Amino acid sequence: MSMYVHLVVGIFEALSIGYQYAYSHQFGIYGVSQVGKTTLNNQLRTRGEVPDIKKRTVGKCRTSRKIIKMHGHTKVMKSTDIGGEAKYWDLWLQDIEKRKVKYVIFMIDDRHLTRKFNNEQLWAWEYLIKILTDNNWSNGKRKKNRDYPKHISIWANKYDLWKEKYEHDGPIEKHPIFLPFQSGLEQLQDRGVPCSKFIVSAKSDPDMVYRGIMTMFGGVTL
Ligand SMILES: Nc1nc2c(ncn2[C@@H]2O[C@H](COP(=O)(O)OP(=O)(O)OP(=O)(O)O)[C@@H](O)[C@H]2O)c(=O)[nH]1
Ligand SMILES: [Mg+2]
Repeated sequence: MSMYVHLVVGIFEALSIGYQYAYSHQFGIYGVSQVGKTTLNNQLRTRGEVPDIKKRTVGKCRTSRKIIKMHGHTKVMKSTDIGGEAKYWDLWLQDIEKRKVKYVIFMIDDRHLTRKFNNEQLWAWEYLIKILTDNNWSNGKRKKNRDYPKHISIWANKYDLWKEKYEHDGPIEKHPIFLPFQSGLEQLQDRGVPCSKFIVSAKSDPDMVYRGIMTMFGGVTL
């Protein structure tokens, strides 16, 4: 009897993954150079410690699927690794429009706190907000309600490196690392897009990463 139960459960799981595979969720992972986008893409493919990435991403890599399993839930997502240097930001727009990206992760690290005049992450964020809140696609066609993303999340990466550096008491989403990005988040929320903030160590803490992805599916608003 239990063999049949196992067989049925196995078939059901395989069908469910097959369905998810066919209708995988489109994720866009953006952020300036060296924040950890390639590391995150690798973490999502091969759960565990990710080796140090030595090379900057040039242009855009192939889109690939990632199977995310946590607490008995399985989701299949698709993402593309794109370089974070300013010359590649146009490719973020192309990626969003081509794949109709529904979940957006904007990765940051603490460079704007360590170097006060380093505004590159803020410029990249403003550029992304403009794309996402624009009423029209780049070809001039008006967006429909369903064309806006379902969830946007700011991921403050490399927590292992900066967790002891800044004094902060209270909820993590109020951490000063997120402060300059707040008004952009409010613009998105005004459009009805759920937003969230996470801290992660994409290189070394898969649980943080996988919890972040699953929470985005849940549509938690912060
Ligand atoms: N300590 C630590 N280092 C990290 C973490 N995530 C990424 N790194 C390191 O940060 C550096 C940059 O990571 P990448 O993944 O190449 O960054 P990227 O955003 O893809 O950079 P571009 O391809 O230039 O856009 C690499 O040396 C990574 O090993 C992390 O969570 N902790
Ligand atoms: Mg990269």
